[in-house]
Amino acid sequence: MGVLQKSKPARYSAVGLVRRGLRGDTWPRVWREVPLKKSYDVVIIGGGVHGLATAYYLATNHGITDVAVLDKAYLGSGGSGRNTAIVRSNYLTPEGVAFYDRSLQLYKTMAADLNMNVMFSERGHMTLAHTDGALRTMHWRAEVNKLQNINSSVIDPAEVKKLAPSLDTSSHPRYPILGALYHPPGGTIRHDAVVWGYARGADARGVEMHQKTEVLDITVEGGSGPDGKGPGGTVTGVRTSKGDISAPIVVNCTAGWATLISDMAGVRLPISTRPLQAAVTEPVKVFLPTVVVSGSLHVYVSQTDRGELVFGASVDPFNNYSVRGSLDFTEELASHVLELMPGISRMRLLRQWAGLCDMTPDYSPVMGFTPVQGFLCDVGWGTYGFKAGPVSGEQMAYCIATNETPELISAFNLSRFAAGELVGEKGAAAVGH
Ligand code: PYC
Repeated sequence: MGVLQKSKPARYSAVGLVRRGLRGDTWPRVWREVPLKKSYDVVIIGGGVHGLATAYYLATNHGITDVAVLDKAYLGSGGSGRNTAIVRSNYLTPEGVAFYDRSLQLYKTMAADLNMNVMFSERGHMTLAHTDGALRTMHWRAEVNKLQNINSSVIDPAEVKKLAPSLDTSSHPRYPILGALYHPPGGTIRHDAVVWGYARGADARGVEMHQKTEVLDITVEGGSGPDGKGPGGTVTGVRTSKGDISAPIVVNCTAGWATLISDMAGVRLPISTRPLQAAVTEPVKVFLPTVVVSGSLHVYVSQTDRGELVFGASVDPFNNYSVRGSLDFTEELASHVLELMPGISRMRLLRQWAGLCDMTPDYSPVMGFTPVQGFLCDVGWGTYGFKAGPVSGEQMAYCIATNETPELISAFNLSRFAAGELVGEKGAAAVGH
């Protein structure tokens, strides 16, 4: 594939689109493919939503364009292409609520900002409560949310039924629906369009994206470890499968491999990696107008515009780097979904897959500076990384450009684990992990 001109978002009329199709024209590349240079001002490891958003905001908000985004596979091939595309801001801690709300704001204006149809659908988000304990947590979240002006409230089973008539709200099921936390601003957005939009926007401003470029090592000088890495050291660059690069700033924006990449710089992270499985059905007429989550039943579901039901579960109960589906998951998913929606028993699952989730002890991320100067992290995204992509990119770009930690992410620093200042979000993670 050759180098193509800088991508300027093309605009076609409907007739123009049909003409192109009939002529069999090839489409212009969305981002350039250029040779890797020997040095950059900033190297970002991980070409998912987080890495690309960081590059985009570095260029757009701060004019920093000598940036390379490296991915060992293709852009969006990790968690960004494997998630269930849910967005929301109804978290439990004030820090979490403010942070995810900023992301939702950025998602709302993204189609116009990136000139890309990202199919943002503000269809509402409902978290069911099947026990008194769960209902209590919903009330707690609703109060925290309201204090920060987030539209979120507890509704009763009759209102649940009105919003999602296919749910079994009778008193007979094993897991009766006692109420729900309803969050109208939540919804879904097309995840790969978000990746492509950020990549195209960053490319148009001069950022380089390098796919199939694996980071093999991170070079650090003056650290306290036996190899000169680790706390007190300064990052000098990265070794890649396509050659060495020198850079004063290296950012770890990976998911699944966050600990392995950070280890290369001598920075230990309190993260364990678990697969999370998801599945999609055949398309049927649209009947589920909102996102439905059940913590107790470990399941969440939304219906795409095409009519498929997209399901996700909680993380598998063991550490693993496999992204294959399992029969156990399918059986459990089917039985739990049918508890909620007995009417869909004849729908067929078409496909299942898994993504890797980097779990921290408090279910909040690790963001910002590390004990190695010039090495920054935006990791530990558990099952909630996609919805945080825009705000993470914006805030990480600010960190890099100003050498200061912005207020919005100050609670998510790595040192909180040693200081005992955890940001406990487990009660608002989508499903009971
Ligand atoms: O936190 O909303 C969430 C979520 C959705 C899918 C996985 N996690």
